[in-house]
Amino acid sequence: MTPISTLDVTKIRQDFPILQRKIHGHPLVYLDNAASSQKPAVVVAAVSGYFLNSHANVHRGAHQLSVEATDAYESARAVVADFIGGRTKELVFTRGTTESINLVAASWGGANLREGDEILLTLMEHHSNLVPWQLIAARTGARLRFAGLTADARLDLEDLAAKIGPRTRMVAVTHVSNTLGVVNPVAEITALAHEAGALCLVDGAQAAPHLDVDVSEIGCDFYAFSGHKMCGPTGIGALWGRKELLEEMPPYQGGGEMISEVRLDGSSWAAVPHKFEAGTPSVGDAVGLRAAVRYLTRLGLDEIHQHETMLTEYALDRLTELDGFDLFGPRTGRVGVISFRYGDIHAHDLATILDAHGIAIRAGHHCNQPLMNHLGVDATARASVYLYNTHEEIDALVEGLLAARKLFGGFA
Ligand code: 7TS
Repeated sequence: MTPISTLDVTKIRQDFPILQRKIHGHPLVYLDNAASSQKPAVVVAAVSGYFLNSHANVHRGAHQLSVEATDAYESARAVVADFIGGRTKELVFTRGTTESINLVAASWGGANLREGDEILLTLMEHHSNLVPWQLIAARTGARLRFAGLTADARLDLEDLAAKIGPRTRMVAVTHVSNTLGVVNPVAEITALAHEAGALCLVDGAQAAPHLDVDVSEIGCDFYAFSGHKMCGPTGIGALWGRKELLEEMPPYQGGGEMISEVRLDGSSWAAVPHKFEAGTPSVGDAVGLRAAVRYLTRLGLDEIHQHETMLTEYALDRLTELDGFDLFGPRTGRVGVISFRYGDIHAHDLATILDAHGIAIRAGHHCNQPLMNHLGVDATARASVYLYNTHEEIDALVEGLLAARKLFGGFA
């Protein structure tokens, strides 16, 4: 049954000034949320309020502004940790998912991987959850393996289970695919990894903005996500990790903030999470992310998910009726990331034509080149929804596709 949305989307849209914009004379229809979401005014106000009233460097000064900045930064850590069900001391601020995964690959991987060890990934990983592992595999002699997909483009759990063995040290998997929209059973995958004595890292970039994530329910060892996809600023994200693991891991970068004592002949490290936050952090962005998390929490992640599910069902109903529309990925067990082919119009042409109608979608490989090879395409068109999207915007997408088809004089 299609769920009923309880979100007041008309009101929510007023929180996002950019949604009032016209693009090429048309109202903006923003359907590129999997790449980055738009920002509510409260997030922008939180960042500017911080810089206009409370900015100083953190953890350093005894003066009032430094205390205020430190309080704001550390309060942001607590709010963001709580958002995913983690403890404050286990939450490392990073630039985003990419940096979070690089941190684990370089620090944990550098200290623990040996020749012949295996890192198990999947065919649907974003390059951010692939290239860092390639780098550390090349340095350590570890080997990458890949779980495949089923015929309907879900993760093949049997294949994944079969590829976990005594040499597996890490299973790193995306919670939600940024191309296929499928939601992976990360708790089950974590349990499989743990049974074999391996760790599990979950790439939550496409999940944390849309699902009620609880790392203690998942049971994973690391969870990575980005602020800019969940109404927060760019340049801030987080790595949550189990404390005992973070404590054992060597620093990722060296510098100020991450030490307890520095001598000429060596140094000792600050306690986690500070050990992993060398240099002046992005305090304003952390404050913005705190505002974003509070905004999403106030609306309710379950309510947001319900709205998106309803919109996705509507979109798939309408789109799959179109002659020549071909969906990548399954119809069910997915979120509102809709990758498709439309007749013989190349994805890039489609995105350009839709842009002329004010409709923002993405075309390309979505940093999923191995997945594109598996699907036998070089690119897909991708529309992705978020809390502020409406049925009318889905209708506009359908109209835009029909207009593109007309422009191309039908399909071959
Ligand atoms: N992992 C997944 C599953 C992603 O979708 C992305 C970004 C990342 C990692 C990297 O996140 P970042 O914030 O560190 O860049 N995905 C996309 C996308 O699908 N289109 O643009 C960025």
